[in-house]
Amino acid sequence: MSKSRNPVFASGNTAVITGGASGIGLALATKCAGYGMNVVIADNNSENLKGAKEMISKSGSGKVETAEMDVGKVEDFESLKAKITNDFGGKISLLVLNAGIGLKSDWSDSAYFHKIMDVNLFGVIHGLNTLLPLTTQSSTPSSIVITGSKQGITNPPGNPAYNASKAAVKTLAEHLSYDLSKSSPSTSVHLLVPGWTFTGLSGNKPFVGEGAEKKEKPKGAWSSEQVVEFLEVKMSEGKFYVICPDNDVSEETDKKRMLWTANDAVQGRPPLTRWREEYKEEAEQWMNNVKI
Ligand SMILES: NC(=O)c1ccc[n+]([C@@H]2O[C@H](COP(=O)([O-])OP(=O)(O)OC[C@H]3O[C@@H](n4cnc5c(N)ncnc54)[C@H](O)[C@@H]3O)[C@@H](O)[C@H]2O)c1
Ligand SMILES: *[C@@H]1O[C@H](CO)[C@@H](O)[C@H](O)[C@H]1NC(C)=O
Ligand SMILES: CC(=O)N[C@H]1CO[C@H](CO)[C@@H](O)[C@@H]1O
Repeated sequence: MSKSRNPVFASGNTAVITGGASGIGLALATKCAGYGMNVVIADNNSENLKGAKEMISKSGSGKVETAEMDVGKVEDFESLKAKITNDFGGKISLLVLNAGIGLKSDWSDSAYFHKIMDVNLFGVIHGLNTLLPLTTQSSTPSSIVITGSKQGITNPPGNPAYNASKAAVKTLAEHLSYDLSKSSPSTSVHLLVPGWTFTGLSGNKPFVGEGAEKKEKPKGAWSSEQVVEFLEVKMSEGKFYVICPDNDVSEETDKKRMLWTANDAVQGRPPLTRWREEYKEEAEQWMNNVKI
């Protein structure tokens, strides 16, 4: 069994991970189990939950439990809370609110906005409303990871509901970090911002049947395991913002993109200028020349 220098990833501790049956959540669950942690995987995909439980039980010595639930329903989180209280001593050392969907539609479709907000935003809010006391009650170190997106920071065109949900999640995580720094200083909060990652969202099914074709990871994308490695390093360094690069986009490029976006407001430009024809060239030149 491997050991981490981060006391949260310690044998016997319990991790609760929403969206843990695929992609980034599954990679993190596997890592936690490898450290001997108990892992509770919450997801609404029953087939993947079964596969995840089987696979993760092999990677560690801790307990592995699954909870089939919809993060959009607060009552499902109440049941999860009861399970953790009964089966895991009511203590969470690592709470990961990560479930997310990336559906697309247009301005006329109110149901699309509701669906994305229910999962990506309320999935985080409900998780905090119910499970925060189990995560902050003890004075031993604990961590909360919330999965955002670059789309909630630099706001590219194409999916307003998704971007808005991730911008809201970023704001919530920032407040949580500030509030807990006073009320529960042993709990750290981290905003995980994956870059382009090859996961279920991009057709990488975690448990394909034998003989079924497995999709190749595109060159530019990171694997979920790379994201989780990066997260672990940044958590150990005590960083709140965990902004992952990928094979196409460097950390420096992300910084320049964030600055350019903030400058839309500072300099009185219209929003989303990086993608507007009349600003595209200026944005590109600025990013080629600016020193950060
Ligand atoms: N893949 C990327 O490039 C990328 C980039 C930025 C952010 N993200 C974010 O990373 C997080 C993890 O996504 P992923 O890329 O690993 O995708 P994924 O599809 O592999 O994993 C997401 C998991 O969430 C679960 N889920 C969806 N709706 C749910 C619900 N209502 N209740 C319970 N579980 C539900 C899915 O079943 C799935 O197992 C998401 O929040 C996503 O927005 C991903
Ligand atoms: C999980 O919930 C999401 C969001 O409501 C939905 O799009 C998806 O189809 C659900 N998955 C399953 C397996 O029911
Ligand atoms: C998750 C999601 O919907 N991502 C999309 C957001 O918008 C960008 C830009 O249009 C698309 O490339 C992504 O696929």
